[in-house]
Parts: sequence; structure tokens; C-alpha cells
Amino acid sequence: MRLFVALDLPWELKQRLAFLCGDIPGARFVPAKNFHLTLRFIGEVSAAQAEDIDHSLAAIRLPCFDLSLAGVGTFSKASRSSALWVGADRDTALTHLQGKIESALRRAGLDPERRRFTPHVTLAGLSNVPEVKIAAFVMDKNLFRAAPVRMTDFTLFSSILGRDGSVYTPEVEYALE
Ligand code: 3AM
Repeated sequence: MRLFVALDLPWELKQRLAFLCGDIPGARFVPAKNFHLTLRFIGEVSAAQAEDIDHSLAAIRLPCFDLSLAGVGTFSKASRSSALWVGADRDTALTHLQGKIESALRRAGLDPERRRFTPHVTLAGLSNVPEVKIAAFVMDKNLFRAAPVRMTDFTLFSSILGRDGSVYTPEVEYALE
């Protein structure tokens, strides 16, 4: 199975993000139900590895915290924008949680994640979308700020890649204290 660890977002926040989406012809906007903030991509693992990962994640003890989403930005590949996202304030609690998850996954036998953590919620995948349209969207929405939301858990998701987009299934929720 293909797994990742993420913050699932309350429905009200997903709806708020959905209101941001639009006005970029050719962008592949993520359906509101799929909005999440990835804490760690895991990838394809065996059932036995998934069980180790679950045990390791279940041992994390951290308090609840408030997540604040603000601003929009893009990732690029080969100097073309490839994804459009809403950012998250890089606060201590979020960074701490991400660090604990990384350590837990290493204990479960995964190789270290080499990429820097850039907390974000992907709004759209972009390919061959005119850069000028993307720049206009970013300028227009950059002052976006959502009211902080209390995060009371994090989630191990499975992901099935399909031609019409990915199907994400919450497999296990881990409570924050
Ligand atoms: O949270 P976002 O949308 O940025 O792009 C995938 C998605 O990221 C990313 O994991 C998240 C949940 O699917 N992802 C998919 N394949 C990946 C890979 N091979 C990957 N991240 C890193 N390496």
C-alpha cells in the first residue's frame, strides 16, 4: 500500500480553501474532500511495514495545537510551476510534530526524508498553465489568511493513484493530547 502522514482538515476549512480555487484554466484543482497538509510522504510499503509504522506513530505523545493557513505559493519543476498551494505558519508545534513523525518512521525502518519540510496544502496541480495566469492568482490571493483551527489528531492515509486523481483514505487517526 501507498501511505502518507498528514493533517486532515476540518470540513469548514476545506470549504474555505475551495472558495479560493478557480480562475486558472488548465489547473487541476484538488477536490475539497482531498485537502490535507502532508507531514511525511511514505510511499509503497508492505503490510508488515505498515504495521510497524502504525505502532511507531501510535507512540507519539504531543499536545493539540492551532494550525494557521496563510498565503499562497507555487512549487516548480524545471522552472515551470507544478503545484499551487496555501502555506501554513511554520510554528513550533507543527515543526515539532513533523520532527516526531520523522523520528518515529525512522524507528520503523524507513530511510530519512532528505527534503526540507515546507508545510502547505496543495490546491492544484499545474502543467502547461501560462505562468502569467499563475502569477496573477498568487498576487490576487496572497493575503489569504484562515482563522486558526485546532488540530486534535494526525492521520495515516493510504493513497490510490487514479486517472481521475488520487483517492485518499484515512486509515488510522492518532490523537494529540
Ligand atoms: O501534500 P501534497 O499534495 O504536496 O504529491 C503528493 C502529495 O503531496 C506527495 O505526497 C502527498 C500525498 O500523496 N507525493 C506523491 N508521490 C511522492 C513521492 N514519490 C510524493 N512526495 C514525495 N515523493
